[in-house]
Amino acid sequence: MKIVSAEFIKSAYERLHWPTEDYDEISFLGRSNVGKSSLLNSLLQRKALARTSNTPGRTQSINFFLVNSSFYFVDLPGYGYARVSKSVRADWGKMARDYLQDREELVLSIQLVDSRHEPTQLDRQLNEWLLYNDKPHIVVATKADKLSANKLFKQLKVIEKAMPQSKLVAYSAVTGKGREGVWSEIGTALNKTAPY
Ligand SMILES: Nc1nc2c(ncn2[C@@H]2O[C@H](COP(=O)(O)OP(=O)(O)O)[C@@H](O)[C@H]2O)c(=O)[nH]1
Ligand SMILES: [Mg+2]
Repeated sequence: MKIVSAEFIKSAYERLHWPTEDYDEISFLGRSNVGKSSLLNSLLQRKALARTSNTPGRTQSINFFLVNSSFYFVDLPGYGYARVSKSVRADWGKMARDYLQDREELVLSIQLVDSRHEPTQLDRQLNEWLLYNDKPHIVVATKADKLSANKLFKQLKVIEKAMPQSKLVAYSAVTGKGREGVWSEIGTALNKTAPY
């Protein structure tokens, strides 16, 4: 897909803030520091549209980015960050769950896991929730450049075993590996509802 425009529109802290134009939405979710902002920037070929940082757990809002004036990328807050307070964690759960559960514009969720590690219990729970609730989704294994080809192959097997029913794409925001594969999944999800 050719990216003509990509702009940050807003951060939502409650349902009232969600956009109302009925554009299709692609959501991104995964634990803090997994590479979510980097994936967004890499897909959109923008250096710092979504902020990347080494300080996990900072983004507690749902962030909406309008792409090609026709659909949204939706950056959900990272989960599983131990140092945030209990009330912040509860807010995350509610905000993200409400969004994933109720958002009719959502056509595809992209769940990120770190290619170097076995999926965590939270990763598995989220994946099971997506499957159980029939949410169209793919799993993206991030930071693939940090592993040798051989090690990456092995790790992808580990992830596939933990999430056998989900399509898996390996990604590197550094080399751009997986970019076409992820865009192809996004294109398919968007084309199911509208031609772009
Ligand atoms: N080598 C490498 N580092 C990455 C990649 N993706 C993210 N990172 C690094 O991992 C850290 C967290 O990334 P970020 O995108 O902020 O994660 P987020 O918290 O999920 O949004 C940053 O230091 C990134 O530079 C990748 O594909 N390859
Ligand atoms: Mg981020």
